[in-house]
Amino acid sequence: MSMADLFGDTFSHQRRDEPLDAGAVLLRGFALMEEAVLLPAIDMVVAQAPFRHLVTPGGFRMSVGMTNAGSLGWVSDRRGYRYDPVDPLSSRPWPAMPEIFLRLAGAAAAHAGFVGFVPDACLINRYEPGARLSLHQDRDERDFGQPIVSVSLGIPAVFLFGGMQRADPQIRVPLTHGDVVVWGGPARLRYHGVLPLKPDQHDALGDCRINLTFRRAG
Ligand code: MD6
Ligand code: FE
Repeated sequence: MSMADLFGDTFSHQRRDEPLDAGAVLLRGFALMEEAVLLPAIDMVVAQAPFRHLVTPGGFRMSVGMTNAGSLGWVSDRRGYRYDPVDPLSSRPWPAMPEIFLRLAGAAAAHAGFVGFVPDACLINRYEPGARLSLHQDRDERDFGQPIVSVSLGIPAVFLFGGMQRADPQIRVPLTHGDVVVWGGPARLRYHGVLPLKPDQHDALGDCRINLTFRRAG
C-alpha cells in the first residue's frame, strides 16, 4: 500500500503526474504541500523588488508584471533581453532566492528525472485578467541541458505548448494553483505562451495568477 493510499487526499494533495511530451511533465498540485511557506516568501521578494511592466526590444509594454529572485534576473528593455545581476529599478542585486524556492524547484526537477537542479534565477510573473504572454522560446540561458521548473499559483491560466517552430500546432494545457511544469531535454526549446487570463478569484491570491519560472541561467 502506498503512502497516498494510507493517508488519502490530505497528505497526497491529489497529486498526479501528467507527461505532456518527451522532456515535459506536469506535476499537478506539486507546490501545494509547501504553499504556507511559499506565499510569504514571494511577498518578501516582492517587497524588495516590486512587480514592474518591462518594455520589449520592439517598444511594447508587457502586460505581465515581472520581478526576480536569485543571483541573476531576467530583464527586457529597448536594448534586448538578458540576465542581469542587478535590478535596474533599485540598482541593487535582486533579492536572494528564498530557501523554499530552491527546495521546491530541486524537488520538482528531481521528480521529473533532472537530479541536481540548482537554479540561479527565478523570474516571477504576475498576470492580471487580460494579461498574456505571447509565443516565445526560452533561449537566453547558457546551458540548454538544464531544465526549467515553472510553478503556477492563483487563478487558472491556459498554457500554450507548441513545437520547435513558431508556426507548429500548439496544445492547450490548463494550469491551476499549485501545478508545476518541468521542462527540459528535447522539450527545452519548444515555443510556448499563455492565453489572455479570464477574470476569476482565488482565495489566497485574489484576482491574479503568479508564475515562478526557475532557471539555471549563468
Ligand atoms: C507562465 N511561463 O507560465 C510563463 N517558460 O506564466 C513560461 O514562459 C515558461 O512556464 C519555459 C518553461 C516553462 C514556462
Ligand atoms: Fe517561457
